Amino acid sequence: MSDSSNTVLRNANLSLPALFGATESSLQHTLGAICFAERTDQTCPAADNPFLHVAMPILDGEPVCELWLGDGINATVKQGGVRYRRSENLLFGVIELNEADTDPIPLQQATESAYRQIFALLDELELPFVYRFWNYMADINVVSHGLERYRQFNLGRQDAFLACARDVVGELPSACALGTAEGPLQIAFLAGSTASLAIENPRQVNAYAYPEDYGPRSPTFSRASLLRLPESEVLFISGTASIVGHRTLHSDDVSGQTRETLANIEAVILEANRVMHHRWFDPSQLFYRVYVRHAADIEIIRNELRRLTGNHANAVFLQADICRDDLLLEIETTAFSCDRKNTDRQ
Ligand code: 3EB
Repeated sequence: MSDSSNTVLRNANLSLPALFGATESSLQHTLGAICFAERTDQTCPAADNPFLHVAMPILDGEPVCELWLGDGINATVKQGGVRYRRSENLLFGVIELNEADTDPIPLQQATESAYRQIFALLDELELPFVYRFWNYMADINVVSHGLERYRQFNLGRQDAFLACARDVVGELPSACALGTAEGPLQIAFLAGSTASLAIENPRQVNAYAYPEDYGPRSPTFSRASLLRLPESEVLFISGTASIVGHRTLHSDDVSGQTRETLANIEAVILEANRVMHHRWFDPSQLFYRVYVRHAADIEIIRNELRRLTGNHANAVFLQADICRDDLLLEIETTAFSCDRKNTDRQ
């Protein structure tokens, strides 16, 4: 086994039927997956695996699964509420928690519990550095207990970070947080043994420093996290929206929000490229996941995306609620480094 065998990380998109048809041996390089489909009641043959099945209507494209791939991966482990697969240096896990009606603020408590379980596991396994969180919850914009549910989530998340002695400013993982129509709180995460570097967006106030207008606790995430592996780098770009400073721009203008969102993604990639040396992140080589609030907006968003990326954009479009009620879309992507010498020409 070569030294780098446990330090390769890549992703791939697969249709849900293809994932369901996969055999255990064909999954030997799969750390885990996040799958999107309107209905999630089909049973996955390998139900124990850390595959998150998120119930979101697909507006354009096949039912899609984002697979995270690596080498030297061990069998699935279930520990408490977490299911995970790991190599020596990397771990992908998922947790799904129902909200308990008996709790004072059920989503807040479920979130705190989920994050505490994740951090306890990662500390125990000595893979403490989280690169990316994916968060999905029902009714994200609904107000209950006097507080929007996304803001309840932010309370529970930050409390868990604090309880587990983790930073709530500075070196934070990248993340996304989206709303589904129903279902449990679902969280996926990718973690490992080496620290990543938080990359922030100079056009935006860092999310952890948002003013209190957006809730009693700031969201705990960075705009992107840069993971340096021995032979490549991965840039996990958080869910990105039409926010400049801390304000939403283009409130009722979906093409304006699309343009602003892509400008934010480009700004984050530019920031990451400033700290890169022999390799870089090529903005024309991205696969986008586009969360769209109103299905009817998809044509405008798709056309704008095509126009702005010179038709290069590969994307999947999902219907989801976004965490501010004036945001009409959110886009996320992961960039993988490439050699500068091969791409300088463009
Ligand atoms: C924003 O920039 C838009 O709470 O984990 C994007 C990515 C957003 C992650 C999170 C929220 C989160 O504030 C919303």
